[in-house]
Amino acid sequence: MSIAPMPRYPTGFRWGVSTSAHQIEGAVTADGRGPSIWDTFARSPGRISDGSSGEVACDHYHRHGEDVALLAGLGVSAYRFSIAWPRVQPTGAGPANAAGLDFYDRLVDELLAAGVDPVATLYHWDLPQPREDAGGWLHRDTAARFAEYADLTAARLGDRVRLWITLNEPFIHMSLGYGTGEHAPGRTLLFDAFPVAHHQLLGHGLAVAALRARTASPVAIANNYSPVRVLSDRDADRAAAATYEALHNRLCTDPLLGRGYPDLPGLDPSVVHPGDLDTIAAPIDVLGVNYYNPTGVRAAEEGSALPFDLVPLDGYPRTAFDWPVAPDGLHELLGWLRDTYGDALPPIEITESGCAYDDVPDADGQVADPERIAYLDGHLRAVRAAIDDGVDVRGYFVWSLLDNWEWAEGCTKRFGLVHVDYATQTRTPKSSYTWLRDVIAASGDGSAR
Ligand code: PNW
Repeated sequence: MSIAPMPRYPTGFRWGVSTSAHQIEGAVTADGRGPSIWDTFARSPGRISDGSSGEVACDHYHRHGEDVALLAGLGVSAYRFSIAWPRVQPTGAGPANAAGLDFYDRLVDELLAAGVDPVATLYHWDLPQPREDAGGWLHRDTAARFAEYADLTAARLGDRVRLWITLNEPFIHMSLGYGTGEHAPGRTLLFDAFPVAHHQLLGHGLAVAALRARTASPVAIANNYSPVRVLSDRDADRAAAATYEALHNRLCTDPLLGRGYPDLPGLDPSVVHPGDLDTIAAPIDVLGVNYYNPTGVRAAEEGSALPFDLVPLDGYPRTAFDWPVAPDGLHELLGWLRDTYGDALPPIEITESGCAYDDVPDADGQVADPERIAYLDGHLRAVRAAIDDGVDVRGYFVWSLLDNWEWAEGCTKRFGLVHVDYATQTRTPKSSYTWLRDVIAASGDGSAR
């Protein structure tokens, strides 16, 4: 396929790929790992579309050497992975399980030896099950437990991890895990799930303090953002869109950047104790932005449980997830962040961006994924356009290195630059892997801003 040459990126621009522990590691009982909410959830019938679980996933726990070689071959400067809390603290409390930390210790050393910066996320949704049994993120105590886990982990890895990310997508975890029940732990509390956002953010703030005491590396959080498109000029539609924007894009950002919570109907303010907002607003060095697509919003039907309806956006190609392919949404989002937060906005790294397609090897074992190349091409150009507008974007991480266990979609959605045959665990780099490798190599000398 012929695509125009990629634009240049600033010197030092960080090229990376992302994964998360439960989506790739497998080995769920190895070396003393305790159960997580996702082990429990996947066992409950009907929760995962293909009935699979993360028990084996990509077997990365045993194949990390091969996966680090794939990273080195791609030429990325950074790899974003997550650390499984139930490996470090099998019950979610108490002393560190040294054997669990050993795995990440080895991984970090292998990455550094391969010239790849380790970027570690502390929490990518795999809460230790005993913590959930004690109330999970609905319970304030989980914030303090999370900070203890952060401290234990940074005590071991703080000298070598180059960027720490406290939480992955606290809004998505709250809304799908505790609001609508599509994700673990499967609660359906709708707006009553707000304490889950607050306690995660409180845990983030406490963890930032714990990390600062153990490491000089920068600290970040990774939020999911979706630019909101209102479908008409009707007042009711515009009000619904404003509510959805406050929920998806501001609930977990305004308090981080010192603005307190946005005005939203139905949130119980009593969960916010005096001093909490100061803890949450502890300065961060980088804002991680996970972007997949914009969201169309209109007013809800009479009698609906939520004050908005989410509607498909016309006029875009779609991925296998049926998500619109909208690079213009990333450009719009980066401008929105700068316009909304101004000087309070830290430098940005795109910590996830990617797409699922039904990639299959051909008769020669090759996997051609021209749609993913077009997707990445468009989104990288959108980042360049935002940099030209003056938005400080320092890096771009593709979701994901490997096809992996896509939560409630099980093994059915393939986001990888590398195809995984789950029956044999054979890894096959797709054509997008080769394309990205060449883009990274060509951008090596970068250009000054
Ligand atoms: C993110 N939504 O999840 C996660 O960080 C990854 O673990 C996941 O594999 C990836 O995106 C692809 O799904 C999301 O419904 C899940 O808006 C759902 C939504 C957004 C992000």
